Amino acid sequence: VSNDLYPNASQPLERKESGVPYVREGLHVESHNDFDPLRHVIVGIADNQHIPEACPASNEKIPADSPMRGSKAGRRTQETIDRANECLNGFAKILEDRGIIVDRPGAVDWHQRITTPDFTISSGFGCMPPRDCLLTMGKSILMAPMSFRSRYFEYLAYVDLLREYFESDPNCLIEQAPRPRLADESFRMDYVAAYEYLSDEETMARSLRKEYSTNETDILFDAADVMRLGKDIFVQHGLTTNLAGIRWIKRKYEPQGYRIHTLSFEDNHPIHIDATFCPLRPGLMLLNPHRPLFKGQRDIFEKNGWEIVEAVSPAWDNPPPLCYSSTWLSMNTLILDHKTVCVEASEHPQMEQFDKLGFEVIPVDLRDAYAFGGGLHCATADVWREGTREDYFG
Ligand code: DAV
Repeated sequence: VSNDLYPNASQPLERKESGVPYVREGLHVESHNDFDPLRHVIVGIADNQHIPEACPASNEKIPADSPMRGSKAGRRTQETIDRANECLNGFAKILEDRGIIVDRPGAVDWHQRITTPDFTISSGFGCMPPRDCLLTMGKSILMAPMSFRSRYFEYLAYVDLLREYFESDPNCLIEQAPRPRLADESFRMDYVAAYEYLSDEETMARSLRKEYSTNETDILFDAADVMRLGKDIFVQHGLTTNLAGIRWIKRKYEPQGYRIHTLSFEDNHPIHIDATFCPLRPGLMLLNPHRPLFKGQRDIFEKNGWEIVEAVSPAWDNPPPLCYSSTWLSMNTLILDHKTVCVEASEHPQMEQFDKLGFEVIPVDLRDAYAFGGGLHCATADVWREGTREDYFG
């Protein structure tokens, strides 16, 4: 794959001698939450990113009147790619200047049509955002199944990097969740077809009944639907994660001493938990005021002395053009330690709220990368945070 198209990709192949991946001394893989001191992180890249044709799962997320509904399928413009990379590279530099190790995904030719025996789609998506694909659970990193057809092969962007982690840290385990089929049978195609005509009230009513375009044929989850708080793991049931996915996470991790909880929010497009309910430090959660938790689901937090504060309104009335996410990327931040947080630089009300909550706020210019797959939390994936697996809810 041409380096011109992937100026920011990591180049692990060049580091190989006689076929054996380079071993990085001192590399450590471990993370148990989103707030302990960050030491090593992956930051996404916008290189060669595409807007794929809509697929059954992505349809439900993209507003019916959005130009992203198929007509714009193709490579994003070089101008927007360059600007997004400027933001992502600036973010990486801010982290590196604070002594945090930053890796970037590898190059994959997303331009090619993706065809499996079950489906075909115009292209892949890209390597932004890594958070959706990689789930760091203690000393292991799991590649999630992914529920958009365009993202089926996204794990390929991380294979070389993860192999390097595996060789460098003798305790690190690299794992892959069951691969889904994403055939038409994997989706409620009648819902997908009806979606264009449903009002917000109707999509909300459907969501409250916990009916989404995915059905239970495949085991489905995106890593960004999983929120880690030490021994307790909270998983959002929604567009990208089905009940079979949550059962799989339970069966996989409960024998390792984790407790898995399902969370649901009053949200007509519940996708990824990280602009909805975000841990800020031990004992403190940030909740999206437009997406209340289902009845009874606050209890475990409140009974254990956790405070849930509502996020202030985003600075913007609309997301940037060709963006899959909502304006609530304002609360999608990267916590560097219990007192330090990176917030998007134009999200002034959110920065002020963090300031009042006692955080040092680092503004990061990232809005022009939002369209590539999200905010600061989306744009990153944990490799190492200090700290151990605590029991916050025992
Ligand atoms: O509010 O559109 C975005 C989450 C992206 N990981 C939203 C959810």
